Amino acid sequence: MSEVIHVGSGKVRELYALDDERLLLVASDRISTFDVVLPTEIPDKGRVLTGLSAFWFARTRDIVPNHLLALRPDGRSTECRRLEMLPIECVVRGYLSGSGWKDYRTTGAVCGHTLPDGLVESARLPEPIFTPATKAQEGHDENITRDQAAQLVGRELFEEAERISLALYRHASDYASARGILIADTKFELGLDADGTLTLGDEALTPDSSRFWPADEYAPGGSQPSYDKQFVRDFCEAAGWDKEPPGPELPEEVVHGTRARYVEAFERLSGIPFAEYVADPDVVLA
Ligand code: PZK
Repeated sequence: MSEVIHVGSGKVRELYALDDERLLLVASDRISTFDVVLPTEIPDKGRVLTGLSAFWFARTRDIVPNHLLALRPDGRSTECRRLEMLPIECVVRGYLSGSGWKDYRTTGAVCGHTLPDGLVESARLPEPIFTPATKAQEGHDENITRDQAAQLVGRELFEEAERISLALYRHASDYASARGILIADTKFELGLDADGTLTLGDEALTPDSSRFWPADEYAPGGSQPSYDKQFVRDFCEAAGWDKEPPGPELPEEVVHGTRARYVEAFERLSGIPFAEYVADPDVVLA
């Protein structure tokens, strides 16, 4: 019998070593909001995120190779090629939100990109920008300048990571906006394979690694509702929770409404009924 070795935990995911070359990435149904993992799970959330990520991997192979080797029949586990991950988060922003909006408001720039004056919160940027960040072991990733990122990975790799990240974002955001979902920003994890080829890892273009906004409610000049987590946020605010752990248990209607939003995102983007994915995860790879 072979042992599976646990090699890492994310907030809502686990990573195991299968052998020297392969890892198993398992997405749970846990949900976090305001940086806290809640005690209540959203059924099928891990499957939706795994399926969406695999869908994008299959459709972006011409832009960049990725670590996906196989989907497991449970729909939430991915066998992937082990990479040597770059020590930076590759963030692309098409809209001004979160730390990008914060940095712009105080400095007029984000990660060394000077932006036009007069942009409002959630404004669409004239062009998507690459805004790398450090990988924090604990707490929040910190935005860094392009020069700092180039120092960390080397100029040549930095430029390739930037080009790939922008191409991935442009492809996915054009595709998603035509289907009613704005991808405000997104985070990619790139690494080198055994041949030294820059390769896309982790999960990609999911609502956990991106900000998804409903396109039909887009109204720049303030914060935007979250496509996936808005019911959870609204409930947490109304419950008067102080945002310190532990978070509140979610009532059944919030769980069901949130599950429906995840499934809706999967179906809108992939065009595949979620039940078909559950029956045979490989349908997203076709
Ligand atoms: C890797 N993480 C983050 C994600 C966790 C931790 N293909 C790869 N090769 C080498 N390392 C990684 C990957 C991937 N993906 C990813 N840390 C290492 C992470 C999910 C759960 F516990």
